[in-house]
Amino acid sequence: MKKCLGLFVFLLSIVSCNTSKEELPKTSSTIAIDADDTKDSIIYKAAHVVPTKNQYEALKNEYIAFIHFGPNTFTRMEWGNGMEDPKIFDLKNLDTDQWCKAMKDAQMKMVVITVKHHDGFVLWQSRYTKHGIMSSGFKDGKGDVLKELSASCQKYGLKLGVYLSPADLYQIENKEGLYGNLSKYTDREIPRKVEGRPFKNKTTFTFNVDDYNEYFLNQLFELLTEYGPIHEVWFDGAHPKRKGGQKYNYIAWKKLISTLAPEAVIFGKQDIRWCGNEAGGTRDTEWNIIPYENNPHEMNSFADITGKDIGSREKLYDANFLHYQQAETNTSIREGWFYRDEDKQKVRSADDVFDMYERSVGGNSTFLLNIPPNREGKFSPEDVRVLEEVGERIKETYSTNLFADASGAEDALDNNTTTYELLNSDKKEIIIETKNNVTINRIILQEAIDKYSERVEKHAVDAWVNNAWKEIVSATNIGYKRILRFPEVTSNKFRVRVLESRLSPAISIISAHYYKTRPPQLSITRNLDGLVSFQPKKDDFGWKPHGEDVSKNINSGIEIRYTTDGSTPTKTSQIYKEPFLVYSGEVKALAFSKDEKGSVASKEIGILKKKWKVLNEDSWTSTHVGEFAIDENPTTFWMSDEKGKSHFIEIDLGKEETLKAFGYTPQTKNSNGMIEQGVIKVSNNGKSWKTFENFEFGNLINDPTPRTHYFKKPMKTRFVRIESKTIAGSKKQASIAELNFFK
Ligand code: FUL
Repeated sequence: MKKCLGLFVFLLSIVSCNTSKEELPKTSSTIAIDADDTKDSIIYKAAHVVPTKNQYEALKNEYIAFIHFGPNTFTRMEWGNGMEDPKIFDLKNLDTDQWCKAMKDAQMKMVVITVKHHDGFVLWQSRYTKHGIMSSGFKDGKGDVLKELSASCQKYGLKLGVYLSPADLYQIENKEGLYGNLSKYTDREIPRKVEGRPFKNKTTFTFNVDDYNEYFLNQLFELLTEYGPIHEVWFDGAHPKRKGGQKYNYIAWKKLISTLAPEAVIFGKQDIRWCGNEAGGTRDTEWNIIPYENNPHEMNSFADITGKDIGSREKLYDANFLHYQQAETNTSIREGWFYRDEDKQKVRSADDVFDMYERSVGGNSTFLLNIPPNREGKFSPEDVRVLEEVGERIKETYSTNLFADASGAEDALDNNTTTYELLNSDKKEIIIETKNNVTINRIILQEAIDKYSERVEKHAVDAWVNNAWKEIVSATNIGYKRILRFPEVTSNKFRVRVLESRLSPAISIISAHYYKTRPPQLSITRNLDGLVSFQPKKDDFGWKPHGEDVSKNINSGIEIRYTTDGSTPTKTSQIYKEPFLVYSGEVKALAFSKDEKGSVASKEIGILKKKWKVLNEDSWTSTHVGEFAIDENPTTFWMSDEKGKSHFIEIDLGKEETLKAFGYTPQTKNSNGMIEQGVIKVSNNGKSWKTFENFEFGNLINDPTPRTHYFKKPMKTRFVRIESKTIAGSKKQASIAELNFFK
């Protein structure tokens, strides 16, 4: 540290080299890189980037809820089109108390609701549009979903946030719509006065904006002044459609938000970033100090950050600004963001949700889990059950600290994030001793990021076993929080080693826990010969929930039982020994240990593809031929060329089948070729085709999960043709990773 005095004299206005507890380092949430900065001085600066007070408070929420509710709940679509009749929002009952109780039981701290999704329909009594609940039958047009939710939040002690979609299809599609109407930029007073509906809050603003930005600001004014304190404003970057080169005057929005909701963090802009996927995945190394080309406080638009490495030293060296911007890991408890139905829309298991909780909260991120209310205005029973169970697991695992009586690092063991152990080049490890032996399989580490930034780059934990140190787990960064998961170990002596860091890290929390190991989650696959097999579930992020390779468990005391008739497997169901043939239908499997059972894995298996043939396709690129759409391998795919308005593929199913649905798995190598709208055609001879039904899938680019289209009436045919009409993101090629037809 002494060396830095000479090296970084020029930095003294921003930072101080004195890292004693009495004199804290000078920090900021954004630090500019200067032309003469060296690699070392850039890292020095990075080690002084800290969250703002609001960001830090938001991190402390850890686990928060998302609510997607609106016309889509009633039309069963993922994306609306803005032309929905408000009357379809046929809400008879609304029970926001039930939502809040379930969220509280789940241990969540805040809820963010879609007060306006991309369709433009508003869930509150806005003065500035009629396209919303005021035109629905809900409480004779007098209802206000946000008002009810805000009251329930107060009752249950939850914070409230609002999702207000900048994309607005109603304002795009209707004749008088304001979005992209090419109106002039003039000085406008916000809020605009509306006869008979004065505001209690008398603050006013003048912004130089166009019609749509004025509309947006007026609505923000209502949301931030009439529904109690708002703690997060969520700006979605997704756009089903754009018009008229509409720009967003975010700098004005930000001014209004920081004035009216001073405690709020802003998602999708400088405060909080999207984690980069909608599947609940957190990076193994989730840095929140992010390199920027421009000053994030002066930017109007923010690009999605989706790369694997977003904040390593190498990335920071290219920056013009270093900026604290934390991740939010978002996903839905059900397939899709909106409620569709009870039987066809899968609900994630408690195993799955708890696993994502540990990875995200314990991976320097915030977990934002969506629970879409149903058409009764309630959370469905299965969703509530999962929320409760996850809440129980969080309590059971994390409310008991097995290092509570430990000694060796008082300021990290005191369960108080404001005190910390400051490491340095002489002291790079912390040894902890407990009074008695403890058996643990989880350790929580936290850094005092509010004062010392996120500095640890690599660390490991050892246990004293058989008179020697044995490494039990290692990981990369820590930041706000790292949950380390490992096979259980019993000892009374542990050692935390910092292996690499950006200057001296401050460890504020070390705690130890025990998670009761459950039988593994399972995944179900079927090969081209129709053989179905079960494996411990692996996802893109690797599945080692207990820090060990669970596939070994399959032969060690775990029994898998399954059914093919849709019923839930029991201890007396068929036992799984080897892959078995399934022509089509629903397969369910469960892993049992001696006294526990895992969660149900289920998969609707499409008809066997062994005899299918690709008859024709309009084109293909490179090696992406039609056969790859029917090879039971979602990593290979058919990809058409760019020529022509629509693309097609024709399949011979080998024999006539009566089918209830078709399944589309998009390719995930990049976001090209996702068929948003298309038509299914049938034929008697594989030559002349007639339309059977149109289909539509929304939000494919951000959520490229397999989709199912249920036919209005059974489709009886041997020959099928899938024809694209529109491709997501206005792309020109069509692609299919896997096609399925369900009986
Ligand atoms: C996406 C949207 O398009 C989805 O509908 C959903 O709201 C999700 C949270 O963000 O970008």
